Amino acid sequence: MQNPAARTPDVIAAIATAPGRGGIGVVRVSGASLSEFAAALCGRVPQPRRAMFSAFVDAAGEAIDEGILLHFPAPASFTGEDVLELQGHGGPVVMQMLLARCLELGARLAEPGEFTRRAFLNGKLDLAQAESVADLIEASTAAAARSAVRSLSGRFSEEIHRIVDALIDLRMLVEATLDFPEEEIEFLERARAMPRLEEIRDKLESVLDRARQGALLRSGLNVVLVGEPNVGKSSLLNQLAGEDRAIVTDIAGTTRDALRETIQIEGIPLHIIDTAGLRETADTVERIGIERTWREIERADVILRLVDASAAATDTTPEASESIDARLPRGVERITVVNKIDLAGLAAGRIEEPGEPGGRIRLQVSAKRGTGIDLVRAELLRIAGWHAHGEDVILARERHLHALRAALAHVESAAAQSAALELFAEELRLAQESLGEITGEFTADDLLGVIFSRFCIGK
Ligand SMILES: Nc1nc2c(ncn2[C@@H]2O[C@H](COP(=O)(O)OP(=O)(O)OP(=O)(O)O)[C@@H](O)[C@H]2O)c(=O)[nH]1
Ligand SMILES: [Mg+2]
Repeated sequence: MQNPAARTPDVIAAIATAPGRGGIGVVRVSGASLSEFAAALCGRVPQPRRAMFSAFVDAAGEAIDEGILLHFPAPASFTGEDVLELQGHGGPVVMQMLLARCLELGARLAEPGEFTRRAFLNGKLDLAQAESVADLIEASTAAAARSAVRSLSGRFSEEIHRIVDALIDLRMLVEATLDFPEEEIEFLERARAMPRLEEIRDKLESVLDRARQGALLRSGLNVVLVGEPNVGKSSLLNQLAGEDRAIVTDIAGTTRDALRETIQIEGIPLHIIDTAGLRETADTVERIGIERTWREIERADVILRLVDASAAATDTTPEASESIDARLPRGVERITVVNKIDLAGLAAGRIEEPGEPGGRIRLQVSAKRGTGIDLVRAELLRIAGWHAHGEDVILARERHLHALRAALAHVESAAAQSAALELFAEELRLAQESLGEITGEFTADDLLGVIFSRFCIGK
């Protein structure tokens, strides 16, 4: 006996709209053939792609809700299968009842991202496009949303395909010459293999650069405010956030727990983390807070090290201050923010100290008065490496960056192998394979599982 479920994918259903109350709520269903399913739910088979007003009925024929039914027969649907959309009233109870009715009719609850996964498996979207569906839903800034929608429309994938095509052309040329070793070098010259490889490398570098910017747009930077008690960390957080988020008092040790506030500078999300001031203390709660400060420091992309310009106001010693500096991680960008310049009679400004390794930056500000805060913003943007790419930013994921870097490394090894044609060809093949991971041509099943499990249910 043949099991029909082995051939035809099962029917999946989920509430596609956000939980809670809303004017409209949508239950989405996808499966091999849904005409009968629709008829059982509405009493008649809906016309394809026509909005049909109908009651949605239970097994006894009683109305659960009424609304619009849409039927998208395969293959012209989001998933490439038959899709039904039930647009009912957006109350949590009525949506659950509608969903329960769909399950009763033989559907099972969709897993997170399963609709999009089916769209990918049915060739409706490639992997980069499928990921951009989730990125669009999760976009935290308008710039990120615009970038996600560009990827969804396939622009990122097209760029990757163009580079892959160029690689394939070059591979065909090279592999054709492999059989005639004596002509190798001359052939490569005639075919302009090296200039073509250069072009491929330039394109890859450009995509990687824009993808790096996009990764930043997607996840932002962790900026941790660090310093002794009372230097003005919470005051600076409030200035950057533009509102009173953290408690500010003149009592040293006011902030106990790390406080995280996401702000935007030119559309880039920056997670500003205010922490407990660092000092020796016998207070148990404060000590736990200080341990948390060090944990935040470990995860920092940027450290803003605050010091008090007036010094007199803090009860710290130069030795204590040095021991904090010595414990800050080396590889992380660090800016010294000299605060309370109003008390010290200093002007706002940016001072570069070329003597120290890497050239330390000092910014002179007054967090209380709001002087010099623009300098802090500009410095954070500089560290983020943000340069205006306008509309060309690619909302990349770490996975994409990894694949692009691998492809670039193979193209560069190919350039170094021009005398050994077989190795040259092999590096080109590996570069192509790395790029294929982005669009999903070479992707392991378990990776697909990881990618789609991070989607919300109903997408
Ligand atoms: N005059 C002056 N006072 C400031 C400035 N910035 C902060 N202060 C004052 O310094 C005191 C401590 O400020 P906070 O922002 O609470 O300092 P903190 O670093 O968060 O302190 P803890 O949470 O205890 O670690 C408050 O009385 C602030 O009003 C400044 O630029 N000028
Ligand atoms: Mg504080």
